[in-house]
Amino acid sequence: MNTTSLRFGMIQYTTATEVANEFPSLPPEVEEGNIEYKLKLVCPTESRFEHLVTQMKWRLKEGNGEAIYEIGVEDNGLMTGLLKEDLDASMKTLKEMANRLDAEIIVICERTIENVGQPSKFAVEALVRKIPDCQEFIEIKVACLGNADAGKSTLLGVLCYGDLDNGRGRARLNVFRHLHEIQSGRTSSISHEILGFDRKGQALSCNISSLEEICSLATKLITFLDLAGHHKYIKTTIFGLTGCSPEVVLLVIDANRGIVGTTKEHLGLAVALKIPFLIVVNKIDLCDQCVISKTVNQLEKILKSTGLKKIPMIINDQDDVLSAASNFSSQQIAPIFQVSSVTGKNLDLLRSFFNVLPSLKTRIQQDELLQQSAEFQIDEVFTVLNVGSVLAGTLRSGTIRENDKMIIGPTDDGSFFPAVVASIHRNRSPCRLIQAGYNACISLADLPNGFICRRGQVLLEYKESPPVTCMQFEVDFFLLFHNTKISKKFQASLHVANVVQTAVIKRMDKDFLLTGQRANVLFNFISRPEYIRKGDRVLLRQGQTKGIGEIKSIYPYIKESKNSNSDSE
Ligand SMILES: Nc1nc2c(ncn2[C@@H]2O[C@H](COP(=O)(O)OP(=O)(O)OP(=O)(O)O)[C@@H](O)[C@H]2O)c(=O)[nH]1
Ligand SMILES: [Mg+2]
Repeated sequence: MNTTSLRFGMIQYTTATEVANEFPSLPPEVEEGNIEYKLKLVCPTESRFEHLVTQMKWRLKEGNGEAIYEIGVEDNGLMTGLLKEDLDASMKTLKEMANRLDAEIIVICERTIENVGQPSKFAVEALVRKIPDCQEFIEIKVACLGNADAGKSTLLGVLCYGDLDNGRGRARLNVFRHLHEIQSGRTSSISHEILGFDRKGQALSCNISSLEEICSLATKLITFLDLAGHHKYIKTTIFGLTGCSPEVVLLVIDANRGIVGTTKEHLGLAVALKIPFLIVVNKIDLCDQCVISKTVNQLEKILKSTGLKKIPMIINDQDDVLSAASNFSSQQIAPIFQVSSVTGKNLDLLRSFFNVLPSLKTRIQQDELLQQSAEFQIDEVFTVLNVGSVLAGTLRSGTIRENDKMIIGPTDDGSFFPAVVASIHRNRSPCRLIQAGYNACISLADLPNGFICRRGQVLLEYKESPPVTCMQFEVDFFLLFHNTKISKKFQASLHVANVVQTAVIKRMDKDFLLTGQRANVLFNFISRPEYIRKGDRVLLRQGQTKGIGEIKSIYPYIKESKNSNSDSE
């Protein structure tokens, strides 16, 4: 039997090549989750069909709108396969089940299982996708990280626009936002790119369809954040990670240069923020197999190290893609793709991975966020002619509709002001409603004269009582790196969600902290109060110094007694 076996923690995943001599097998079916095995679905009775539909509905709910059906596979994972006519009948039933739920079927892989002296049998892996009723499409936000010149912007240009690169910077032109980026070839800001998949799982190219068309045709949308690789822009890159709340990190490495520059630092950020990541070894057209293997080996060593403890998984075919996508949320594996944006090699596998990657937020988590009151984090503020200030950001919880009454702040003295939502744009198209997790642009009406919107503020559901802001807050803090030791009065840049401000250590439950040590630390913002929440993750950075933590408590800021508050020590 020609199979490869990979062990991810307790589960064994056995992938079959197209032609095998014995029955290959998958790990046994799990009751929870969005993967269902069905040996056959030939002419079910009416009541059995109803049961199958209910089961599919449940699997879709588990996968937040996506489920994987393995046809021709027994519950114990044995891929017995089906004769062609039984497979056709089973696929017909599967489609009827999906139709009942208004879902789509996308065949990901068909396998031939050959047993000597017997007729060929077949097994099919199908993705069932149903957009939840309250959404237009299933969306996953992916941040692109990696050293300068690794080819991040180019890769996103090729993935989203479809045309290959010429090796001299052609594909990245679609992704750049500023003239100076085009001139220098270097990303310095955060740009958003989208890769849509239609009902059949086909990628929609931004070159062929307009953004509006993509958003109306797509059943799944991958929103990429192109971040800067150069160390000079590290603050903006960290802001992209903490403020824009991506669910996945895509780390790009130049196959020729290996793990150099900011690569390790970027990987460290993804790990510190607990964002699952995949790795793309790019530019494989530029070097021979020996050099590629050297880079991959170097990478595997880092991934397996005690700090990360990941299982590297080289992606060579569609089987590996499915295996990686379905195990990705466990955060135990690190898929490694080897691609070229110039020849296009293996880009189909990468696209396919994004097509089948399930949303990492469970339905329950998403429902909880929707129940909470609206909180829109402002990441950027633009001025648009005849519209005024437009706020770009992420809706962290709740929903926002046009004409909703909100409050915006805090100002430098911690105040909030009422405003009304005048218009909402999502993916550069107007929309009436946005929900938790969406990126959007909002314009406001009825703002008081002279009110200046800034990044780091929030737009909250209207409340009579003013929201709590703070200058001082306690953090369960872990020092990732410092040359010597840090103690009271140490100042550094702190990132908390969309807030970036210098803070000083007012108090610690230790005299000093060395690399790798943890303490309870009281921080004090130095300029103004901010709206931050208990439980938020904090990232500290100052030169080489880095730390991470979680806010344990906040000390409400009291406007009139600014001095006494900050001197409350
Ligand atoms: N030969 C070859 N060249 C590539 C490939 N991918 C990118 N390049 C080239 O590499 C150069 C750098 O690519 P960028 O996409 O700007 O790199 P980046 O990672 O976005 O760099 P920063 O924005 O500075 O972080 C460009 O000239 C690309 O044409 C590839 O797969 N093969
Ligand atoms: Mg770039």
